[in-house]
Amino acid sequence: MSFKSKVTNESVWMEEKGAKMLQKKYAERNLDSDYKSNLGRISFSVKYDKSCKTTTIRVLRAQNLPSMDIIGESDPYARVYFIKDRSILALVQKGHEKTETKKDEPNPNFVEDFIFQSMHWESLLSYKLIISVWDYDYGSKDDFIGGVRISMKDLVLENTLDVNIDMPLHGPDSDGHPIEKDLDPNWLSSN
Ligand SMILES: [Ca+2]
Repeated sequence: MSFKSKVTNESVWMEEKGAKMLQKKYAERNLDSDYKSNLGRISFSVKYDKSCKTTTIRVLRAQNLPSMDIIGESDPYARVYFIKDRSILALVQKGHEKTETKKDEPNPNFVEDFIFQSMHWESLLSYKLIISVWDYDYGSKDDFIGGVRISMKDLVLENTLDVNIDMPLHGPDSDGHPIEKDLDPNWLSSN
């Protein structure tokens, strides 16, 4: 919690490093064949406070992450951002673009809040939420494990946004972000 209080809650549009890396990899070869069918799952919540125009994404945990390392388990962290089209420009919480890294842990408990202020309801509904899970590698480029891309408007219930989701991770699309999936009602959870 002390880490979070140090960072500003300002939201800024910037180039998503991970997306740029994946886009390049994708262009070099067909990535689909690299991706295992079971990439694990992620639990998170999405909440919008209309009075202060703030969206909070709480990344709770990931489960059954595949190992991307030769020895041992993955060292996962999650990147959290919004996009509005198929570009590498992403809206991030400035200074807090990712969770802490959990060493050698296939079932990491993150429990970190990503706070986006001054978001208008209408623009928020035009965005896609991305959570991408990466394996930290010392001395080489980190590996993408899997991620989620979901339309914010799919998460609205009775004109409010307050949901808990537990869903499978998916591989990358050619734009460098995770493949988009329509919300499956089975993914809504009580956490
Ligand atoms: Ca690693």
